Formats: sequence, structure tokens, C-alpha cells
Amino acid sequence: SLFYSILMLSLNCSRSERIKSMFYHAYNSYLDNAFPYDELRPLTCDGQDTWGSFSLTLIDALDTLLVLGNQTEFQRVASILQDTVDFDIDVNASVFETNIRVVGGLLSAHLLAGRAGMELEPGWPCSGPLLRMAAEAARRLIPAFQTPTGMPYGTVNLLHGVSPTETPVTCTAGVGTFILEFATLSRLTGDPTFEDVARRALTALWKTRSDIGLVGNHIDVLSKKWVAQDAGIGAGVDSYFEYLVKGAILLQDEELLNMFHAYDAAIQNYTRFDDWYLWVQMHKGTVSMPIFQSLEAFWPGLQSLLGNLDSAVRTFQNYYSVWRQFGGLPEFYSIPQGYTVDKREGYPLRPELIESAMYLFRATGDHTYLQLGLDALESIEKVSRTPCGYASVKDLRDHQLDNRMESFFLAETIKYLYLLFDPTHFLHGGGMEGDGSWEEGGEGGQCVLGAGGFIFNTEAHPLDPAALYCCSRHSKERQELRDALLSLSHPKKKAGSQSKPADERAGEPPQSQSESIALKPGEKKTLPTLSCPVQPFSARLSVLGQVFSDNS
Ligand code: DMJ
Repeated sequence: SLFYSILMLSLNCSRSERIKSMFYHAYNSYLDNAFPYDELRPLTCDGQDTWGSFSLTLIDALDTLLVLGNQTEFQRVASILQDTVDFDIDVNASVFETNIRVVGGLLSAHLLAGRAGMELEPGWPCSGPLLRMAAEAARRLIPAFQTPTGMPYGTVNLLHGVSPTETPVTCTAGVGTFILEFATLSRLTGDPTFEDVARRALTALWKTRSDIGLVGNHIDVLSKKWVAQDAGIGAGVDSYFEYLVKGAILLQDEELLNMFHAYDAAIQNYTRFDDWYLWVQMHKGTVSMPIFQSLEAFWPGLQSLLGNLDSAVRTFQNYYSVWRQFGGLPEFYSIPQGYTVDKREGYPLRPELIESAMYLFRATGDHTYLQLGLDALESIEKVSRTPCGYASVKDLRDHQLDNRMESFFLAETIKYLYLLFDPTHFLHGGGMEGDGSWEEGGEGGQCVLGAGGFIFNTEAHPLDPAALYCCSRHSKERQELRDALLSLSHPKKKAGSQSKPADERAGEPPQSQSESIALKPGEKKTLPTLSCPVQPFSARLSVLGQVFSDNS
């Protein structure tokens, strides 16, 4: 009824205001006490560098400012970042984290700059200062991909490239979580390098799947040997699957979707029990860890993007029951025991369950998902709020806190919460629905932007498929013109014949051998230690006293 709709609208409005005030409490505190460090320390009220030295929280939070409607602060911060952030630094950075948070954050800010009322240079969205910054950051990551397999190292020095002592062992997500940002870069700028390396890594990873169609958790990027052989959908793997689905949607790429479907069939067959997903040995399919990890809570949302609503809804219910038990999602939850796992009782303010709630509410309209949003709002306020921000929960059983507020709290958790309660937000897409659903861009306003919805990268940074299409079209037209002119001056040279598609190059040596840090004859091999963007997987496995290593 009309009364009910008005009531819901006003309730959602007051929730939106509460979420905004949460954001500003944390954001202002970061600016006042932690900037230019990467993160705020909410208990000691100061800052620290964590994933590099790039004022990470500010980059990660930039597009959230616009999501909350704050154009002026978006403009101010965008120009501060242009003036202050320098990637020419002697810092060892995670290739994965720098990509999803820094490259992803800058790309989405670039794509939203028009809506933020920024002065746009001619040619936007195919050029612009934030796009150049994103490309600069990504260029610093490229040396990591120069391995014989094309799979990247986990860490790269932004100034010197990959250290000769760097471990070649990285996690699956660290290999397969680039296609969204790198293809966006390539298609906006016309430089194919980024998309090529991301595709080469994806192809190489695909070829390493086991006979039963599963991938493990950590791989040696030089030898292609699986070092940790647990297959599942959580830590170390999660966003690989996410990027196959979202890459397929963003790029209209059937090959990526087919890869996902093949994995999904094996995942459903071997790892799903009562709509929970367990960890299994990648070659045998036998259960290795009957555990739910909080990172896995993105899965129902991903399934809903594919239209698999029934199973998504049931899995969400399982995960929501864990949230209700603890007022948050513990990092690990033992399914048979129905309880947290030793040393993994924390909740570092992660977004995944809220993210799934947002997708499922959009898909079903069921108010269960709003209820989860309310629960999250209440418990984060009650347990995590400090005078100086919001603190990660060290232990959900006694509400001890950690002196850490990860940048994804402002980039993802708050953003998804806000979007959950604002179903007509322009980021939900849907043509005429919502305020400012689309805008004009490109040279001479020839592109319609935003009308096809947005795809969120794994750090909740929205990317616009229409911008990719628009800029590819322009660069194709320019290329055709160049080729036509070239063929007039060099009639024999066949235009466009110089580069092979990335998948045909899979398995070939890296293009730039001089920059490769692959072992050369006579060089000493360092023992592989595990390297993962989240936490060493060995540590998590040792919780159960089970480490699967390949001795064959
Ligand atoms: C974020 O950095 C990303 O969502 C990533 O995919 C997983 N970990 C955090 C949030 O939990």
C-alpha cells in the first residue's frame, strides 16, 4: 500500500543518514589523525602504513564519497591525491591489494568524475588524470607478471620490480584477480598490455585445474606446482571466481563465463553440503576442512548475478545464522561444531555478507536482507565504534578489539550498507530508474554512460561497461584511421598483424626477458614460502593441523 511504501521510504532515509554519519565519523578521524598513512589505528588514534604507502584509505574511500552524494569532498580529495600520491617509491607492495584497492579505486573515481561535477578533460572517459594515475600504478605491477607461466608474483617493489629473493608461491586469487581493472585500463587507454597480461595469467591458471576440475589455494608461479591443494571458495581463491563471472559480464566474454561454469559444476559437486561450502582436496575431492570462512559470504551475491537464486538464498540463510549467533562473522566457523575456530574468532569489519544482502535484496525484494543490514549497523555501532573510528573485532566472543580499521571498511562495508538501503541509487543501474541513471560522455558527447549498470570490482569499486565500450570504439576507429594512413605510406605492411591473442601466447616465455626475474641457469632457488594478500594460508591450515603439500 501507499502508506507502507512511504513508511519504508522514510525508514530507509533515516538509515541512510545513520550510515552516512558512520562514514564521516571514521573518514574525518582518518583525515585528522592518520592521513597520509594508509590506515587509521582506531584505538591509538594515529596512522600506519600497511599495504604500501599510498594514503590507501583515502584512495579506497574516494568513490564512497560520491556514492553518499558528497561531490565537493570528492573533488577536493581527487585533487589532493593527484598532488600527493607518488608510485615511484621503494616499497614492496602486494600486487593483488594494490590492484583491487589502488588501481580499482582510481579507476572508479575516474569513471565517476563526471557525476562528481569535476572539470573533465576533452576525451574523458577515455583519458583523464585519475585514469593516468591508475595506469601508472598498474604499470608498476607489470614486472610481477613477467614469469615463464605469465602468473604473477605476489609482491613487487614499485621502484625496482620483483626482488630476486621473492617467493614464487602465491595464492590463486593473487593470480586470477586482475581482469576487471586491467581490461578496463586497456579499453579506456587503448594500451593492450594490461588486459594481455591479465588474460595470460587467467589462461595459465585455467590449465592447472585438476582432473576433477578444481583449483588449489597456493601455486608456484614458476613451476605451476600446487603448493597448497585445498579447493574451496574462500580465502586465497574467492575473487578468482568472482572475476570470471564479473569479467564475463563487463567484457561480454563467453570464455570467462564457460570457465566459471566448469568450476561451478565441480564446486557444487565436491564442496557443497546442505548449502554450505567446505574445503576439499583438489585432486581427490575428499573433505579437508569442514569450515565456513567469512570471506566466502560473497558467494550468494555472485550466484544471484548468475540467476541461481534458490541456492543463493539458502546459503545466505546459513551464513546469516552464523552472523546472528555472534553479531558478526568470525573469520572461521567450524560447521560440525557450530562454533568459532581457535585464533580465527575475529571480525575485521568485512563487507561480504552485506554485499550478498545487497544483491539478494535487489533480486528478491525480501526484507530478510534489510534485516541483516540493520543487524550489521547495530552491531558495528555497538561493538566497534571508538572515539576515533571503528575498530576490527579481535574476538567476537568477548568483543575485544584490534587497533586496526582496514580501508575496505570505508570502500566496501559502508558502501554496500548504504546501497542496500537505497534501491534506486544510480549505481544499481536499470535504465530510467533512480537519480541520474545515465550521463553523456566521450568526444562530442557520443557515449551514453552508466545506462547499463555498474560492475563492482572485489573492493566495491564500480566500473562502467558502457565506458569501456565507448572508449574501445573510439580507439578502434582511431586505429583504423592510422592503419589506413599507414597502408598508404607502406602499402606492403599488413595492418594489425603484429600481435597474437594472449591465449595463443600462453606457455610462451615472457615478452621482455630482460625484465624477467625467472631463475636463470646456475641461480639458486629460494625455498618457496607462502605469500598471500590476506594472511599466510599455512597459518590458517595449521589451525587444524593439516597442510596439503604436493610431494609428488
Ligand atoms: C577486500 O579487500 C576485498 O573484498 C577482497 O576481495 C577480500 N578481502 C577484503 C574484504 O574482506
